[in-house]
Amino acid sequence: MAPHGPNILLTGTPGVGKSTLGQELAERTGLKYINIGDVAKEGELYEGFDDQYKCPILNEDRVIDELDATLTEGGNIVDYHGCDFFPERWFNIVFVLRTDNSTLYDRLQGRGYSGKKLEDNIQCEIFQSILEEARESYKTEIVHELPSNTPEDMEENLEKIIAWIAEWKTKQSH
Ligand code: DAT
Repeated sequence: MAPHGPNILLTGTPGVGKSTLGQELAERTGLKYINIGDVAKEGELYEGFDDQYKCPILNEDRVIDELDATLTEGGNIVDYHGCDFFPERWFNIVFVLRTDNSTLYDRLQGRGYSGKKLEDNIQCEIFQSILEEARESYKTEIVHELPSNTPEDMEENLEKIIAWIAEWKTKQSH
């Protein structure tokens, strides 16, 4: 019996709603919410600076070292816009959030994205890059797409994930 619960990865293009869903899910389930961007910032887990996107480059090995004990324990919700560098063993299930292009465009513009950064992120969603990355990095049967366009989608996603957690816990205790 794993007392801490499953580890859940929420991934997808920036702006699809990972952190909103992840924080709400943590509140409702008691699982721990971990935002990789915040962890990197707090520990300064970077290796250089990306001039094109004007953002620091994640030091993936240091992020893994920082979180490995916590993830090995279980009971975590991890939020990041990429998924190919995490150890596969970390996650029991992977959700890839998806948002329609025009909705995502408005959200990212609202967040202050413009120019190449905005276009590249929209293209990332059109090409379903993160979904493919997830399918290449994890067993396809644990990778699930979730629509994330409306508050109703959000509520449905929460209910679906909470039901999955309950089922997972039942299986662990047998
Ligand atoms: P991410 O963490 O994937 O970058 P976010 O959680 O910050 O995304 O959400 C981006 C914005 O979109 C934020 O203003 C909340 C809003 N949003 C997220 N999911 C939504 C949904 N299902 N319906 C409506 N708005 C949503």
